[in-house]
Amino acid sequence: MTSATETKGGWRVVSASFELSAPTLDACPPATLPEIAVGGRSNVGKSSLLNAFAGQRGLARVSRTPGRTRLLNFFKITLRHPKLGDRVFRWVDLPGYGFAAAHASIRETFGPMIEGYLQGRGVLCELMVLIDVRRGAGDQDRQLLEYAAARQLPARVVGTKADKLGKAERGLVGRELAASVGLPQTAICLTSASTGLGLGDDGRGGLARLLARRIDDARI
Ligand SMILES: Nc1nc2c(ncn2[C@@H]2O[C@H](COP(=O)(O)OP(=O)(O)OP(=O)(O)O)[C@@H](O)[C@H]2O)c(=O)[nH]1
Ligand SMILES: [Mg+2]
Repeated sequence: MTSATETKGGWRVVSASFELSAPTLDACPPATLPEIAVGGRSNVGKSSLLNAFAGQRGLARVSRTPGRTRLLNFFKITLRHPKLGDRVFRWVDLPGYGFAAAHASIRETFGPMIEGYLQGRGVLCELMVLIDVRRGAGDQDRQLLEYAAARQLPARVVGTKADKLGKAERGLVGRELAASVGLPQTAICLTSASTGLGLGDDGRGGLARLLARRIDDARI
């Protein structure tokens, strides 16, 4: 069991702010900080995850109309640990893919935008692909993960909306998700923006600790 004191003693977000939205690689902020890119199909809960992770409701826009985020959105986040100090990084919200509502020509600009960013960004140290635990992985999720593997970019699958699963179901779904995308179970993390499940540093590998570790490993 993780006690409240242990949780308090781990990594936590102490500041988070929106920086800018970029339509192309050229318009991105200067490559001065490590970056974590966050992709996933539209409506998977990307904005909600960021808001819950950062503990700020209005940081990223949450919409019921899929596909509202159509640019690369940069957020600057500081993680703090009482003994290990601060880690500052950028959380990059990628445009959601796979929504039917947008016009095809708009949709077609997404691929190049995401690819251009993933290919050309030297400070990128991880790609998180968000997958709704009840829907499972789709073709575009797999394509994105294959793309990361080909680029030797570390990837993590974050299962979202895990509050919709029973406790007993979570282990099974985590294993199934790992198998369906060909990643080890250690690369899977189940989260809920509604309950905060899996987001903090709970002493066993919540998202805050996992990201801090990745940033340290990347040495950017
Ligand atoms: N139950 C539950 N609902 C969630 C969770 N996270 C997001 N949602 C809901 O899912 C819907 C989409 O959430 P968003 O965060 O806007 O999704 P998004 O991936 O940012 O969507 P786009 O920016 O349009 O691509 C909203 O209605 C959220 O309230 C969660 O952890 N649990
Ligand atoms: Mg969004």
